[in-house]
Amino acid sequence: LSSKKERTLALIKPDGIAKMGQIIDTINTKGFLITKLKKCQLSRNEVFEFYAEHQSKPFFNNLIDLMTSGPIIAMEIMGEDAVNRWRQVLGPTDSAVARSDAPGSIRAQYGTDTTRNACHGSDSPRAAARELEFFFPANAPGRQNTATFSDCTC
Ligand code: DGI
Repeated sequence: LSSKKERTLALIKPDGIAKMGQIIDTINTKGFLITKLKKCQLSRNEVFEFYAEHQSKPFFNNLIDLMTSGPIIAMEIMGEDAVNRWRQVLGPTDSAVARSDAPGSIRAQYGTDTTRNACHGSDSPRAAARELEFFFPANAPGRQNTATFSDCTC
């Protein structure tokens, strides 16, 4: 039996914050371990950097407006095949498609449309490494404490 323990970035977007309790429950019941967590609010420049590959897309302004509209929660989560499995738990990007094709998914339950879809998940191990470094830089001051939730800002 092959074991593929991975880490990925799970992000609760501003429109998902009201449901953060349910979303964190789902992360736990689906068998992921939350190994880092922090609440923060992104600037426009930070959204440009985080979503760099989408800068030229027609929906980018909507995405910036959403992502800067309030606090977000960033988590490093771990588990078997975590990158793919977390994206499965999220469901399709468009919340309406999620409701028809993946009714139990997070986006089906807590998303609104294609922009406001409650959560983000890295789409590959390579993206996960970049995105985790974005939110939890290895060389940030105060990173010596490696206990779970050591990055919590509250
Ligand atoms: O990985 P996903 O979040 O499922 O999707 P993605 O990486 O292709 O796009 C990142 C975000 O950009 C997505 O969560 C919402 C937004 N987005 C993507 N495609 C569309 C979109 N927003 C709108 N309005 N329309 C789109 O086609």
